[in-house]
Amino acid sequence: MSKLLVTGGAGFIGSNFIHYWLAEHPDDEICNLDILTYAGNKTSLVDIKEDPRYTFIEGDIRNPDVVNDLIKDADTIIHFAAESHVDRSILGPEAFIETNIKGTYVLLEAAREHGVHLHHVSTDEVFGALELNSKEKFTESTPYDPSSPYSASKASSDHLVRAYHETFGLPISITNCSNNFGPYQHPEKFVSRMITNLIDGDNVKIYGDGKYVRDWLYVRDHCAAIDLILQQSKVGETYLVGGMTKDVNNLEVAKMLLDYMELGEDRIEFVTDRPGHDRRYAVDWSKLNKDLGWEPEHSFKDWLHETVDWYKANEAWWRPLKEEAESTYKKTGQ
Ligand code: NAD
Ligand code: TDX
Repeated sequence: MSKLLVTGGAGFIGSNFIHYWLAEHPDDEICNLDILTYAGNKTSLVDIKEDPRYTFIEGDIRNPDVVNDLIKDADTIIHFAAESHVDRSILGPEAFIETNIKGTYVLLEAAREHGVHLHHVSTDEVFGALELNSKEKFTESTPYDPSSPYSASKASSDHLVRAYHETFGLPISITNCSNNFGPYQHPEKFVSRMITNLIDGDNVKIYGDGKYVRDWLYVRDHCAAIDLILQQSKVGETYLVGGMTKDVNNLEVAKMLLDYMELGEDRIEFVTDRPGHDRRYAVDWSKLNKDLGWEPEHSFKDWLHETVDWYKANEAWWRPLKEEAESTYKKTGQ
């Protein structure tokens, strides 16, 4: 039996991870430390509220007392907690510096004190942008070149995690994954915003020319990758995790959704572009495949459709979040 400390487990990927982990590892226990920002949602975990294997602690990863107290009972930390939205980092970078950099530092200090393995969940955005129409993909050795306050703060946290391994011998692992999609994603993000806008009779909002390329990873495939790394990887490794075999741009993703939802292309609306918008991401996940045999099991098109069905069936989950998300976009003109 293992005891996991999950940070940010009330967010999108963290809540999917907790559901995944308790199903796959029925003898394990999870403590979820989450401060419940606008992005944290206890209703994503309401089904396991009474599960004796699960504990929720409302608290801040920047608070050393809280963190030290919880880490002493943990075998492993899975660190998801972050400010995660690029557009919000443009409106107000400070929270990103505070949570993503300082919060990670506090966790690292406590992990070092108690000798606990820390798995750091990071992003492919730390590598910056690739050229459109090139064959190039990010690998584990691509130099860091972040563009937004969000990705710069995540890059800083990655460097700190590696430094604690190199300098203090802290057992760590890092994943840099691409854009996740699936259930329980806040309606501020591209896929979840488009689906909920369309359900509401609104348009999909496409930034700039829409020819921006992202690599899409179904959230369950991401959880399975972290599981495999925790079980089988050497300590100190970094792995990229991604989903796509060929480029699909944002406009094409929008058209796939409209097609499945039987709506016309007149529902596409072009809006102000994001400043510093990275043109293309593409992820080479062959190291994870070669070392540990991981590959994504969920195809983009089929699981985009499943995700539409989930949002249609779970309006009670996203409805309370929608108004605040759209009011934030009013400030950016998007
Ligand atoms: P999210 O925004 O949905 O959730 C973040 C969670 O962290 C929320 O529950 C929030 O309440 C919590 N949190 C924020 N500040 C905190 C603090 N100071 N103390 C404790 N908890 C705090 O994020 P997500 O999309 O689930 O992303 C999880 C992680 O994965 C992040 O580190 C993000 O950078 C990374 N990531 C996300 C994606 C993606 O596509 N969503 C892709 C690559 C990497
Ligand atoms: O309404 C929109 N219209 C639009 O064209 C929104 C919300 C986004 N976009 C574009 C911007 C990006 O090219 O869609 C693409 C995806 O945008 P986001 O969902 O904001 O994701 P991104 O900026 O790529 O970052 C996401 O993936 C990497 C997560 O938010 C990060 O946490 C993660 O690290």
